[in-house]
Amino acid sequence: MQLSLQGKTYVIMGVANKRSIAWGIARALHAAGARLIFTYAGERFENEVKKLVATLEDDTALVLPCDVTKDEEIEACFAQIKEQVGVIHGLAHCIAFANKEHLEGEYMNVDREGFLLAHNISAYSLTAVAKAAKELMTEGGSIVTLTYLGGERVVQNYNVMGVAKASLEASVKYLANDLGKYGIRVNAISAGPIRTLSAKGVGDFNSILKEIEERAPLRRTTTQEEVGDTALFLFSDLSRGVTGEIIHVDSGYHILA
Ligand code: NDP
Ligand code: N5H
Repeated sequence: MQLSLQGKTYVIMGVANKRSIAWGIARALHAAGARLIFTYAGERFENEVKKLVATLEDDTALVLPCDVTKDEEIEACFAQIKEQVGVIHGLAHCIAFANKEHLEGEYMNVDREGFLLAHNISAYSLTAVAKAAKELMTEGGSIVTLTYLGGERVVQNYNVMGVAKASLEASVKYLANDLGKYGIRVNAISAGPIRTLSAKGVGDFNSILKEIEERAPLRRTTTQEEVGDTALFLFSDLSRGVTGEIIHVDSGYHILA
């Protein structure tokens, strides 16, 4: 069984710049011969995504707006994909957001609005886009989202995002159960800390990375390429028996006490 994705089409949601985990996934799928479609939220990142797409060998990829807080934008985005491409075979959901002030100090200081915002963008959005994507996955498919250890355990400062990731991980399982009968698999990759735009401004990110280099079984931090290659596996037929799973790509850090 080969890891070629020739003739297959995948939607990549959440490229902000070249450091984005979504871009690591895009590069892995592109190298395997897949056709890609990109979505972005804010206009501020439209040009960045288009610039990155231009660096690909096949630079004809569709680039569409899709702010996941807006039902009408999700609807319009997938309607356009249906019209221009027809069938898709997978979707990478690489989207999360919480207010910066809720990513430090005590978890319980989050207010209702901040709680709902984090859950809306980081958890509910997977269900919303899975439902839209299902209509285009008429040949079966694979949906992959990204989570972090802070959804399973208390990790300092992750706070409301940890609670949202717990919801996201439960959503993976319920969606896997709903969509399995259509030949659609749903899985998450729990990535170790990677320096991206989202991670910017996180106080002490250096010491988080240092602890991983010192203590993780593989004694090194996680790279975008490592996450990209596991996503490639999850999008390929090699993983055809895997659904509802959370795969840790974190140098083994999650097994430590
Ligand atoms: P990036 O900052 O590169 O990506 C975050 C993305 O979220 C951006 O592309 C942003 O889109 C998108 N986003 C935010 N709000 C919305 C919205 N309303 N609608 C659509 N998209 C939105 O960071 P990462 O690559 O690190 O993050 C990708 C995923 O990986 C997240 O789910 C994150 O929690 C997860 N993760 C990250 C880890 C890390 O250490 N970096 C570790 C484990 C998991 P736009 O730029 O267009 O606003
Ligand atoms: C334990 C940690 C460190 C503390 C928590 C970090 C949480 C990060 C996740 C969210 C997604 C970051 C976030 O929402 C940042 C925004 O408030 C501000 N940034 C932005 O608006 C930028 C411009 C845009 C592009 O960002 C987004 N998201 O839209 C966790 C770390 C060790 C690991 C980590 C960084 C995990 C993760 O989930 O990303």
